[in-house]
Amino acid sequence: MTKQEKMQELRVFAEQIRLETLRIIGSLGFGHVGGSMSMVEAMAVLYGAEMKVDPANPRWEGRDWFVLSKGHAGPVMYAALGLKGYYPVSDAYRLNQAGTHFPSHTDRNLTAGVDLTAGSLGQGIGEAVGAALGLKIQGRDSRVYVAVGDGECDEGAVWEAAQFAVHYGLSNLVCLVDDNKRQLDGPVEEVMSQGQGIGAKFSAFGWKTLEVEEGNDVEAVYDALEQARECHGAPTCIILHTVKGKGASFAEPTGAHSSQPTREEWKEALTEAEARYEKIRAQGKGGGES
Ligand SMILES: Cc1ncc(C[n+]2csc(CCOP(=O)(O)OP(=O)(O)O)c2C)c(N)n1
Repeated sequence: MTKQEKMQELRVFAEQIRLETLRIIGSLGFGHVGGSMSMVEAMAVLYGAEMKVDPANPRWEGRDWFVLSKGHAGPVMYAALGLKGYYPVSDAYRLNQAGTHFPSHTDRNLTAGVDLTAGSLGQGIGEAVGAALGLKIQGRDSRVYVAVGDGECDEGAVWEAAQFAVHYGLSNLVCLVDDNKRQLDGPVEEVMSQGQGIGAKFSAFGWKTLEVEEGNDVEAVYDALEQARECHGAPTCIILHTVKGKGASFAEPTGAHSSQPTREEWKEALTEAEARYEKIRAQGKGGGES
């Protein structure tokens, strides 16, 4: 398969993840649409190309690990895992309901494919660092990926973990920062200014840091992850400049953190997502507009 064909496949996967994420949150009627939508392309590249996993054996010892430290974006992970084959994706249409295997925040004891539990911001990156160190001690070639939010980087625990990862030379660790410029209470810069930027901070701690200006473009994410594989002796941080609510008509214009749209707004957003998915699929078959 050529790189161009692979990118087309990933673009289709991304739009399918976006559509299913909306369906999953729509099954409850409200939830973290904003921070799920901004993560779509990262999830598509991780599960569609980058990571070594076995959906038939989620706890396979040779796998790569993924920790969604911004655990409130659980739905986008459930969509990716379902489409990857860990379970029928429609199983996740019971988001946060009684007895569900799909809580709004990720839980390793409930959902196949969730490696570590998260939801308390700042904790997941520490878990990922621990997993990376454990795998390194075991002499495995598995890699660990962790996604943190830009607002989450206000948590001091993130920087403790960052320091630790450098001290132990965890080059098997990649931290993806979903830099969508907004957190729960509004713009990150207003809630807690980031000074010279989150990337500058990771660099100061000794991480190799890459900035991806188009964090919602699969090829840009793919290329950055390729580059991360060239980094030896230190962990890599990839700052993904993304759009909160990307592709959800009721959330993208405001960058809302949590949304409870009307029935009509859901319908409109789902119709748009279905159309985008069909269009990109048709392009792959040579039948779409250029
Ligand atoms: C320790 C902790 N404090 C507060 C919260 C509540 N909370 C959930 S999401 C969120 C905002 C996170 O912003 P960001 O990391 O930028 O996430 P994104 O915008 O990508 O969704 C907050 C404050 C939490 N989950 N954990």
